[in-house]
Amino acid sequence: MNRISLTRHLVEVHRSKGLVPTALQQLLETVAQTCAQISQAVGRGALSDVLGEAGSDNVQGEHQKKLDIIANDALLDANVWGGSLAAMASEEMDHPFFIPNHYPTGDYLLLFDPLDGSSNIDVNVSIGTIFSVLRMPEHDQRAATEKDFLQCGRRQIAAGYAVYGPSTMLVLSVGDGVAAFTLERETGTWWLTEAQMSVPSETREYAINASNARHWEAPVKRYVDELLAGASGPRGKDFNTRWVASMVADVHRILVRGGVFMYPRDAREPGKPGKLRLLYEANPMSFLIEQAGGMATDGHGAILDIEPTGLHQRVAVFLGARTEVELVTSYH
Ligand code: P6P
Repeated sequence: MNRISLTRHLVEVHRSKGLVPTALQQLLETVAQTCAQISQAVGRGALSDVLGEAGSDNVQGEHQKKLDIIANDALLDANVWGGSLAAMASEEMDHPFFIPNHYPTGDYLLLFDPLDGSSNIDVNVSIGTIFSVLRMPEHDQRAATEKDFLQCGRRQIAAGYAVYGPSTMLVLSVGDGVAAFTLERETGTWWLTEAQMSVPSETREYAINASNARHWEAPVKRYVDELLAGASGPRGKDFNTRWVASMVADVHRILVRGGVFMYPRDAREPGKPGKLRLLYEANPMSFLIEQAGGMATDGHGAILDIEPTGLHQRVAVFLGARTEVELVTSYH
């Protein structure tokens, strides 16, 4: 079988489109290799002492799981020496990690949620790693600052995720569509298993945490009530729902078979525009969804056009099937 590895895919995309210069290829391969290592750690579960809480909280005030920290440290250790990066930012770190002077630095900025959905770890449900690549705003060699990360999602150079499920998959875009790779554990090779993922514009499947319904704003209530009304309601068809409570798993399902994912702002914390983080959750996922022909808004405008003001700022998320995201956005 003429199988294409991640390495060959990146080389051939650069050859045909010029989108993956050597430094970016090295960065993406290093992230992919680290995700394979994280997959191995996650897969051992209770056989290693990696489950449960770490006894610390992150900047979000969330109890960190041991695997959150293991994944975060693995990504830092693997990427610190390569010379592609100026700095890294993570959900698990209050401030960016700037590449120390004794290592070479490069133009790229790497952002990640090292283990998204970690509330699912202890119950053996799919979780994942989300990553985003930006470039330093100017090309001069000045030292990076936290402000350099505050770029709108449209400026992403690349984005992707690994999903640690029954199989371990890597889904990646460098700006020319979305490709999916499956990890061959025996050799540690990522093999191209889907060259061009696409999100159908129509769907019958939606994902939202319905237990928050009483806290939703009116446009979301109206939209979901119409889905619930089914064939006899204004939509004229029945819908199905899925909620894994692991964004990577929910978004992966949408990229594979369609659907719409929503995490709206709600009245529980009116000061927060939503639960999900813009820079290392919503932006990379929105980049992938748009590259796959879908749509992603915060209820008012494209997520990728939002000018960030803070490293860990949150945002409401409506992403997936274009017709559905257009409709729920129009209700806002
Ligand atoms: P809830 C996981 O903690 C996460 O950040 C996303 O992966 C997921 O979509 C969401 O939160 C789940 O939130 O409120 O349903 O537990």
